[in-house]
Amino acid sequence: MSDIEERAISTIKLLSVDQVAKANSGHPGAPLGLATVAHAIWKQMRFNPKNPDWINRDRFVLSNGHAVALLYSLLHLFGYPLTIDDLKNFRQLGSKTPGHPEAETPGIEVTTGPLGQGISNAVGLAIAQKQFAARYNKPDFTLSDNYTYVILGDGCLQEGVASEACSLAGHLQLNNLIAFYDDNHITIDGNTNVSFTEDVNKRFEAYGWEVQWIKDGNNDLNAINKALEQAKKSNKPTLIRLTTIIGYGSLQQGSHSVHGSPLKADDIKQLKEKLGFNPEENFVVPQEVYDYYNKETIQPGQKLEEEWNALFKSYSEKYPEQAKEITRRLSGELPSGWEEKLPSYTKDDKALATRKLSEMLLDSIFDYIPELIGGSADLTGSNLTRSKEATDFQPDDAPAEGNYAGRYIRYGVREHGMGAIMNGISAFGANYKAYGGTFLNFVSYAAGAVRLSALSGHPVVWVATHDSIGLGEDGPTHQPIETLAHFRATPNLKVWRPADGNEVSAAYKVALGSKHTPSIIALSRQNLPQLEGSSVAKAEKGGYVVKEAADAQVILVATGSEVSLAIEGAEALAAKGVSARVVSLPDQHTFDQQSKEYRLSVLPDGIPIVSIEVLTTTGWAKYSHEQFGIDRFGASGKASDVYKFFEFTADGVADRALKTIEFYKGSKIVSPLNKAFYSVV
Ligand SMILES: Cc1ncc(C[n+]2csc(CCOP(=O)(O)OP(=O)(O)O)c2C)c(N)n1
Ligand SMILES: *[C@@H]1O[C@H](CO)[C@@H](O)[C@H](O)[C@H]1NC(C)=O
Ligand SMILES: CC(=O)N[C@H]1CO[C@H](CO)[C@@H](O)[C@@H]1O
Ligand SMILES: CC(=O)N[C@H]1CO[C@H](CO)[C@@H](O)[C@@H]1O
Ligand SMILES: [Mg+2]
Repeated sequence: MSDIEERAISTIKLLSVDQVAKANSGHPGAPLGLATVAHAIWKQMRFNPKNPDWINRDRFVLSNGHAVALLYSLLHLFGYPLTIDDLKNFRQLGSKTPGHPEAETPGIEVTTGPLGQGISNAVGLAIAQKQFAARYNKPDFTLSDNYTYVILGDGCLQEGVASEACSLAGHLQLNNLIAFYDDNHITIDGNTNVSFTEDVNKRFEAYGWEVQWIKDGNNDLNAINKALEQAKKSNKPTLIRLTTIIGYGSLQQGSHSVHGSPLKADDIKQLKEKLGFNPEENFVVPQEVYDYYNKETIQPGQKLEEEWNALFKSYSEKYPEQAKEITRRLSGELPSGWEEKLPSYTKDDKALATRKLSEMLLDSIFDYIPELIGGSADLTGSNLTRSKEATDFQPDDAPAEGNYAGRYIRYGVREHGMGAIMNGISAFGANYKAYGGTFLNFVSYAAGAVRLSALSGHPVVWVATHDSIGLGEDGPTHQPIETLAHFRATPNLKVWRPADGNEVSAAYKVALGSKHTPSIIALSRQNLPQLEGSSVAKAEKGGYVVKEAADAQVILVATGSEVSLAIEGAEALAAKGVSARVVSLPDQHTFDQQSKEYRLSVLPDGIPIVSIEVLTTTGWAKYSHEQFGIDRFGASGKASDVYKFFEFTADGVADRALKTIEFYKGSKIVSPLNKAFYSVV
């Protein structure tokens, strides 16, 4: 190791330790153990810190996000806009250096911290890169050829989501993925020997990865460099197991006490002395370290981007159509006129399951939107997510048909992995719009990834079929009850439950048009009629009056399959001389964004409101005075029988409406939307 490299590595260590010490909070152990490998990876990575979005950059994911101080040190030293003052503000309110990596920070590819997600996102990044290269590279033009690098720890490897994603990465032969496993034998509870004694190498070999093992990950820079070179030549994804000592150089090294508590003052002092730094000074970066990274990495990276720009210019002359498509995609705009491809319906069109309507819609837009990349967690046939024209995304020599230019991913029965991979595909850029199908009930399996889609703003789409007791015979194990309430409570997440074809089109229109908001589109297994009062324009407001009534005495607000039922209920009421308005509310999140005036025009003061949905009533008090729902698990049987059993029939609806009118007679009725104050959004 040269003197300057040693100096640079020491600088990374001490900047990380100083951040944690100043904040008196954070994780110094992993950064001390990983500084050497981080230096080795970053030194040879291709990126331009002045343009963090350059599409052919190498990507880096810190899957063990608690080691974030390490990442901030790297971003600062490698020329990203993070100043020493930003590092001094580590973990402070409003700083650019929050407690775990957040994707808004330039140079941070994906938000990490929930263990196992980052490595799984990296699989998505690698998939997107392969697909992009297969679509646009030409024999004489290599527009895309980059790598995705990952550092992950014991925790990431213990999480199931990582196993799902890494198993798929092996099958897909993603040789552009290079991961370093921080094998330090420590997690929070102490030695990994209390719970984690499997042979990780053998596991990854079995997944189809190439595995290397470096025994002295703290010092053997030469071995790390060689391992990187070998990994780049592999035709498989590579896991480099790096045996390290957590908190290397600290008095606490090798112990779990250095995982998540700041080093004590005397410990920092001895560490700085040992590394040849002045123990009285903090946040020190020797000028020669800045100069070194500038010369070795920053300057070459800028030059590479310039060369790439020139390459793209000549590509544009030779392949104008493809170049136009790339330019449009990089601008983040969908092909103009794509919305016109969305089908619309009238009441005379035949009744269909919304999952079927969703399939027809995907079929009509799939070829028009090349950045659409679909897939399913082994429910393609049930979920109807695969466009007829689609090619599977598979390596050239896979035992199944397909190629890397394909846009349909066979995720296997791996919902959580699918969610995290979709986030990675979305994070790649180039306007990738990932959608994935499964039963609504099993989106809950992926809740960890869904939450991160919402938090970090990946506009992925869940095609979530079999959305209620309406799925019938499969019974309560498959019938969602609490699912929508959970996801509706998640900030920045749209949860559509369309009632007919026009509402399906509205859901996709908003979902695919969203730049930073993910969507779950809950779709029925059973056929639903095309509604007379629906339209794409009305439904894209999230809620609207689908059936008006003069001098309404009650409002029935419903979603999905219960909208037509509410209309039948209103007709039953009309036969009794009672006037009822019916409101369809396919997405509360979108509805909440409309003006208060509009929302109150749909759900006004003065009329009692009953919500009708064959799911939990939790959450509906926000929009209704009374709730007709199912606050227990469902039941196995024919869908029509199950609906009757829970009294979701026209008469059942009419009965609740009459009780509500009676109950509120003579009282002052204020719309639930009219409130003394509103919570922070
Ligand atoms: C999904 C999830 N569960 C739990 C945690 C809390 N947590 C943070 S770090 C950690 C231990 C991780 O051990 P390891 O990856 O080996 O990191 P090291 O201690 O070696 O730095 C845990 C349990 C988390 N961040 N995410
Ligand atoms: C497990 O780790 C602890 C702490 O390092 C050590 O004391 C113990 O001997 C280990 N147990 C075995 C069986 O290796
Ligand atoms: C996996 C991959 O894309 N590898 C390429 C990365 O870039 C180098 C240099 O441009 C190529 O030689 C690799 O084939
Ligand atoms: C096309 C289609 O509807 N296929 C299947 C949908 O899922 C159910 C149950 O999961 C199957 O019975 C259908 O054949
Ligand atoms: Mg560990």
